[in-house]
Amino acid sequence: MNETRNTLHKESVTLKRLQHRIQSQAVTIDNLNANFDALESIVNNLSRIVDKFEWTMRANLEARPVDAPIPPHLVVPTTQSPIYPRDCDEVYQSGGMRYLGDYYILVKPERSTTPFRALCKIMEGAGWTVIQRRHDGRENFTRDWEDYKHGFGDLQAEFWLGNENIHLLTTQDDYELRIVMEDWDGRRHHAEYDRFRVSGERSNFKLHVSGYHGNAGDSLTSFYHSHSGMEFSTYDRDNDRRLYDNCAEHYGSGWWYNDCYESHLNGKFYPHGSHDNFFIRDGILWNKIHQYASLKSTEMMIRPAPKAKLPNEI
Ligand SMILES: [Ca+2]
Repeated sequence: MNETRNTLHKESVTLKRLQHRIQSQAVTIDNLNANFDALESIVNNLSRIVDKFEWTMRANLEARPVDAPIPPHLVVPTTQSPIYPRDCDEVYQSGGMRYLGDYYILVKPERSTTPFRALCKIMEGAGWTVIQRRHDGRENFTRDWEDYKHGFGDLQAEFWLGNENIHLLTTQDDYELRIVMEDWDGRRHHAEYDRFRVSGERSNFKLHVSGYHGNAGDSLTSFYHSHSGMEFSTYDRDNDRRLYDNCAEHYGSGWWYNDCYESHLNGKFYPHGSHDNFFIRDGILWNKIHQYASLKSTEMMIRPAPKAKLPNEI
């Protein structure tokens, strides 16, 4: 009997130990669950941070100008000198520069001896080569003949691509011109010309432009003071139609002055569009938008004119 009692006592002690162990394990499980919840919350927060970081990185990458890779068929073996695209559109039409935005690449028009860097914009199924940009007034556009000939400024800010480069680009094919402008009221204007060509220096970089359409109004080939057929002038080279004066010296910028202008996109940058002197219209002007208020930003860009379709292609 005693033996049975002892056995029962031992069993009872064992059961109590087991019960205690189960209770302590239950506490441990509760703690583990709590830890697991905390971990899950940390992981969730981390993945949110990673998502946000990835999104920011992608946005930065897409917004940031990048060097566009040259399509493989335009790259030659390393033993030969590299072949450069003749303009931005050649890269785009070859399958490069697929994202909307700005690209900086080396281009080499067919008769050019050296490649030069160009800003490309992808718009409306074409790669546009930008030849002029104004937007913050940091660049001085009162420049002499040589500066306008070779180009000046910063492609990532304000610049003139250079009359020689513009001439080489626009004489290798038929080109069209697109001008995008914004005024200080935030309105955007555009003017397109189906044909745009600049002759060489021997013709003083004469302008040939025609075929206006857009919403800005035509201030380049309009009847009064048309710029088409005009030679380029700078303050040190008077090639304009004003007999008694040099328009470029009077207004400061290099442009295809007539007597003197309907448009003046290389004029002085005036914050908020206001001029110092109402009678000296030396701002960034497009008369059909406003004759006396300087524009906030401009971009002039070109691309090969779309080829007219032959009857059997329509
Ligand atoms: Ca003159």
